Amino acid sequence: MEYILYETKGAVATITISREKALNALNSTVLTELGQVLDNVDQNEIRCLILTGAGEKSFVAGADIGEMSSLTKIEGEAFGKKGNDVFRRLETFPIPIIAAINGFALGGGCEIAMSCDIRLCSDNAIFGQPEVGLGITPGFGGTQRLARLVGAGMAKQMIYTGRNIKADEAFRIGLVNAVYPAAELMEAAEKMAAGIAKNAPIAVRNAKKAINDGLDVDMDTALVVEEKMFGACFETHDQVEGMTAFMEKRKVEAFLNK
Ligand code: DAK
Repeated sequence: MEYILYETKGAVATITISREKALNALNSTVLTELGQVLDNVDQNEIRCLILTGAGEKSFVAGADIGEMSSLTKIEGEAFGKKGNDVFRRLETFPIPIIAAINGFALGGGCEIAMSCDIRLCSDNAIFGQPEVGLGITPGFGGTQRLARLVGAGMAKQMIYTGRNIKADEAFRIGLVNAVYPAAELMEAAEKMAAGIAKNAPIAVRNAKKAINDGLDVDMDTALVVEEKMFGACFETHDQVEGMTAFMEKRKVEAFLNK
């Protein structure tokens, strides 16, 4: 692939958007390749993904403004759909995804981070939705996911003003889970991913689905979603092994994803 690197370490895989000269901005090729890399993740072996950007300056500096500048309405819609499809795939991907945000996360960069399950960032990270300054609204889910993550008031402030915020403010408003010195970010993300990968994979996946699906519906319906995901863990090897190990006061031998 031209712009995507994929590396595995045990049950953890790292996807790196590698278009450093353009601060990892998302052009159509990057979006296509992101979809392709997701198609090829071995969901039996890999139990947690990390998404990051190449270099020390930028996670993703947004959608590619050069490419977008000459789009017709129809092409703009197609570009938007391509982005939305791949972002939604990240959000609903069966395996958890940690965004390791190593610098600028602007526009589509902030939006792709918000499509991940967990956001960790470096202390030099900068977040923002500057689209209104370019004459457009956020178009890769920003108006929806930001409001759900940080509340409507703060999302409106960020989107209407287009003002960037630093890592500490992103942490304060709940946009990121934790902030690390830049040199420690990947190690922290890998440590968290390995911790997730150690747990029963069906249970982790079902929890992701329960949280995601439940947030889209009213509480009564959401609790039914949870019941189904909870019930679906039973009679799996991993549920039997997890509970038997507890009762026998021993460590789990292995979670087998079945
Ligand atoms: N697109 C293309 N190239 C970019 C880029 C971007 N978003 N961001 C940076 N680059 C390129 C720069 O053009 C420059 O390239 P060269 O001139 O060297 O060839 C190189 O990366 C280095 O950037 P700078 O020289 O500007 O570096 P600085 O350190 O001075 O500044 C910066 C860094 C991140 C503050 C600055 O580059 C910047 O403001 N970048 C733009 C950030 C931005 O506005 N991002 C939001 C883009 S809008 C849609 C759905 C979604 C979207 C659109 C439509 N539809 C539904 C249709 C999403 C929109 C966005 O994301």
